[in-house]
Amino acid sequence: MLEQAAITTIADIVDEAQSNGHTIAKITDAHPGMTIDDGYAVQDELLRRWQARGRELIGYKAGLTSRAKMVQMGVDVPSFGMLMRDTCDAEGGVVPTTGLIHPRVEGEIAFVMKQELSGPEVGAQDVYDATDFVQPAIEILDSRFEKFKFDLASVVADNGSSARFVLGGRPRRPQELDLSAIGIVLEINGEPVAFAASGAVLGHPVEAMRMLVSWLHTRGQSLPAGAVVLTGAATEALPIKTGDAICARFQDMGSINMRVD
Ligand code: 0L1
Ligand code: MG
Repeated sequence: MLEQAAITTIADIVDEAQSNGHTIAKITDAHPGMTIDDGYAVQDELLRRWQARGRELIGYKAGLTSRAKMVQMGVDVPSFGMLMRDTCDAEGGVVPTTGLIHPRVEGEIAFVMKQELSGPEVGAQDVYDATDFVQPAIEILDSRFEKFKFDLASVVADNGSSARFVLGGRPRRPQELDLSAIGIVLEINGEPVAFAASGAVLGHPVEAMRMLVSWLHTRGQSLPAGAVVLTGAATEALPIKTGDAICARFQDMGSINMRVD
């Protein structure tokens, strides 16, 4: 584990790059011994600063949830990141990308919680019982690392490439859907460019929820009522540019439209 002084220095670098929209070297170049837990310690330090500036944590994102991405990164658990209220946009509107470096979009299923959830090993039914509704989401990623090239510890420190996210479509009760087989189509400027089934996320997005709650438990935390969780990309992440019209269609869950500014 790195010393707290190193964690503070890394948080300075990431915070500054995120605020000013420029790339930085992989954190592990300067700190080769950095671990994934160090990456989460950087997230903790970032959260302290953001909250001191009045920003509000409203939930979590799971990343690297497809088998292909996990194999590529040599991991068997997703990465987790924080979702801040001021990075959430309404559907149908214009999503600002000014200040982002090389934004990409991906389609995900979001869970919105009505009850707190905690424990080392919650079951799928526990997740369903604590869920208010599920709904479509588009995540806008923006790695602070050149060409989205990073290792796991570095990307965790960069809050899982989080930039913005859009919630929309039709909120549904998870019990009423087969969440392992929701077809998702992502369109850019009217062209269908990515197709996926929701089972691309760990076989079923509820798995990402179970893993998130276990991970929070190891940190002495729980998933609070009201939290929003992005369960991870079912589609690949596609580059976007100013002026693009994005539509994500989710079978039985409605669509999200947004324009990129
Ligand atoms: O949400 C995600 O799956 C992204 C996790 C971080 C890795 C990336 O930027 O692709
Ligand atoms: Mg994502």
